[in-house]
Amino acid sequence: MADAIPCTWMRGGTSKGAYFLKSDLPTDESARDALLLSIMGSPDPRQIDGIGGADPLCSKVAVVSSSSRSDADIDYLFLQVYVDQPIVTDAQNCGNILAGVGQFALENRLCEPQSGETKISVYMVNSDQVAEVTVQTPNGSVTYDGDAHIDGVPGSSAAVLQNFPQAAGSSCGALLPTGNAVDVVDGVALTCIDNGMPVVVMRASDLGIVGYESREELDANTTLKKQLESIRLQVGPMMNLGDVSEKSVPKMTLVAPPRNGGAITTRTFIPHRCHASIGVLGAVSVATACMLPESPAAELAEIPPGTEKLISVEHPIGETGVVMQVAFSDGGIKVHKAALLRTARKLFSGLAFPSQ
Ligand code: NQM
Repeated sequence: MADAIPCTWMRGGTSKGAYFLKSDLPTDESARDALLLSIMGSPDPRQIDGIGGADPLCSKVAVVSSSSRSDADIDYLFLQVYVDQPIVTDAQNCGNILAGVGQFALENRLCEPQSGETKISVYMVNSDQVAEVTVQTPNGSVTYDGDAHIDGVPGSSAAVLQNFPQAAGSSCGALLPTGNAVDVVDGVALTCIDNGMPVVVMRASDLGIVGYESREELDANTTLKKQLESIRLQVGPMMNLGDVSEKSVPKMTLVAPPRNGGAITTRTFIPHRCHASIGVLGAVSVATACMLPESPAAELAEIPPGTEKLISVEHPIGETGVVMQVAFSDGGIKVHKAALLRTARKLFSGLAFPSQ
């Protein structure tokens, strides 16, 4: 049997994943990826021989280390382990898995807890950007218990506050990587945007759905999935992402008018399965698209007044609120603040046993 690896299994936001110290993993990337595929049980639709949850939202990995940067306390590399293909990709960030990184770092003594709450600057290796994460540390100890609730997770847990002051162009190099607020591909008007996550935002009605369908119904809609994949493969190079056939970005978000008092309703493909809710940075990107007057999202969105806005992004199991501050100048939009509430919980800590 190959060597067992220390591993912590955590819920981060509405996702689950394996958290590792970088120092516990092979330095060679192909050896690391082979190890992670084995630990998660991929490729296999059921991940039966591993710890992965047979869903892209539960087949995620965080690699954490202390940072040598002056503007960060820790480094966080996110890896998406495909469920049914032998692919491990670092082409995207993940704000949900980020929700557990602060507690993991504190428990592994990569940074020092303060009394009350602890603010941690996290260098997101995937996008070369820094996020601020604030975790609850009463009496200088990590706690997972608290009163904060997020849709998609039963009960309540300790609040994790996330702020992304510099998320624009995370993977594509620019907020609007095609240079336009609206493009047309296969006859569909869309906004290609990257405010932390590369996302293609389209009106649901332009793809022949209403936009309020369930995840299961949309996952069964093979015609829709073919249309989305055709668009996705064409916009990949337009978004500076190159050939995206083996990448988990861009995400494909279909929008419709809000139904529950929010700003917009979403159904997001990540990119081949429908998301149970919406990703954190995915929500930030969609919220930003809603504020671009020319975007197909803007005409459907109900944006609250004021300079600091709470944009409630509705999704199949509730909503994700994003607090945003933007400024318009020279015909462009500049994002000054994008902040969210998340929670996380440590589920298991021990050794993971890869196969030979
Ligand atoms: O957009 C799923 C998730 C995500 C990503 C995905 C995420 C984010 O919900 O920041 O959190 O889009 O693949 O974990």
